[in-house]
Amino acid sequence: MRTLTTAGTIAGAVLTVLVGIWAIGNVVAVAQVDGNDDNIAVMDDCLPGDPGWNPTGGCTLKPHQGDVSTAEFNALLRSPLTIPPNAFLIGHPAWRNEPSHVTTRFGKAIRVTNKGGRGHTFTEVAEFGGGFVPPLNVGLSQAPQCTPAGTIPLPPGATIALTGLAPGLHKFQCCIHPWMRATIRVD
Ligand SMILES: [Cu+2]
Repeated sequence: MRTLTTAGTIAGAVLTVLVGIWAIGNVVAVAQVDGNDDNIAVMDDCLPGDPGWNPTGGCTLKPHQGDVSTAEFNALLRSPLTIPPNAFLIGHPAWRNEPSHVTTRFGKAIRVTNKGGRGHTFTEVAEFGGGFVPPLNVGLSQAPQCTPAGTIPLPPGATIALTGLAPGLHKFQCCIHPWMRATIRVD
């Protein structure tokens, strides 16, 4: 389904393609509006120093880079707008892929960088589903491709390059936080 080549860890590298920069007075606004770029950022906003993150790898963001405590993260895992006893996975919106849909041409590589402070994966799946951390699945069945052995860990700062994707629509997700999804269309 895919070929993954590890491009190595490029901590601090600026990989986001910036397609618009506007300077208004002292305010500089940067927008990423082009869905045709070849970079995807894997994002979170964990709160550095929150001991709640420590048992599962901590939070490597610098102070002021992240503001989401484990309590808030867990509170936003499920939607309260459900019919009991159902519970629907929503997941904290700060845990996300940007952009979450990319259109690219056959033969081009797509670089995926973890810009968050937590561990993630960027795993191709046949269908979106749960990951390998059952408490975060909230009713989703585990996607067969989401096994610890079948995924490439993407620690903070790491970059992987996706190459050799066949024409068509490809589905990727984080196998830890399964609401972190992305689609890549290869023309
Ligand atoms: Cu994740």
